[in-house]
Amino acid sequence: MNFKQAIVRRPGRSIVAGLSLSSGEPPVYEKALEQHRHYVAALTTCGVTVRELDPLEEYPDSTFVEDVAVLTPHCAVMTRPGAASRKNEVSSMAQTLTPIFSAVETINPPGTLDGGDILQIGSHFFIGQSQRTNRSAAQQFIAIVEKYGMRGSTVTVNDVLHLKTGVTAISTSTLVAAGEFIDHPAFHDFEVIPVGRNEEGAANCIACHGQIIMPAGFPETREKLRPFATDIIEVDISEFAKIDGGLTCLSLRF
Ligand code: CIR
Repeated sequence: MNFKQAIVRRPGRSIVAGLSLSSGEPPVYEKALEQHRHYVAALTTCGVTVRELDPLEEYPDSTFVEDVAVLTPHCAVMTRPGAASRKNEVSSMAQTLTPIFSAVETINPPGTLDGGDILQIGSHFFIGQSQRTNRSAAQQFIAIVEKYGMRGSTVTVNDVLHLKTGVTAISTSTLVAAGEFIDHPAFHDFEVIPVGRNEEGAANCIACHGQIIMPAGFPETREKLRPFATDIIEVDISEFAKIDGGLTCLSLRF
């Protein structure tokens, strides 16, 4: 929660062809770019140094940098995204991370894993087993983090794209959760702030130095989160939400 740096990638014009679970309108590129600027500004306001990478036009979903790596205090883990069109996003991010991290680990076939399925709380990693992240990758990931004295466990994801679509941590003891994760046994040791059915998009938040960055347009959840933050910063990410992206997906934080 007290990360100092973030890596983001500006969306390219190809974002209009990003993967989506629904068949609604595609994102509007200019609007996505503007929303991305506001996202970077929100992180900067929280005291985070943001490094912006150039768009990768050949990969429409490459603005969702969270999915291609998991950054831990001891190593970076390069993932193997579950969607075929996203697999080659990894090498470009590996070039960025290799000079920064002394240890860089990899997820190997037949494992597939999207960083959106990794919820890190202290030295524990909850790993969503989802449409994108399989059992082999979860086992590989647990073996990697255990090498560094950290731990991992799996959580089945049924109703949403990624684990963090439906649950994020705003402190080491408090989660914001929607739908299937509100009463989930995996999270019984935590205080869970439930997000109403009409505000499920609000479960994906970023806590940072006492402040909470949340998606705009969820007034009930905003009120519930108010006691947990010195300030709440709302960022409109409607264009990214059209292709199933949330706030956390848009950065790698460390
Ligand atoms: C995808 O389907 O891969 C992208 N359109 C959205 C990825 C969202 N990433 C995330 O939740 N970590």
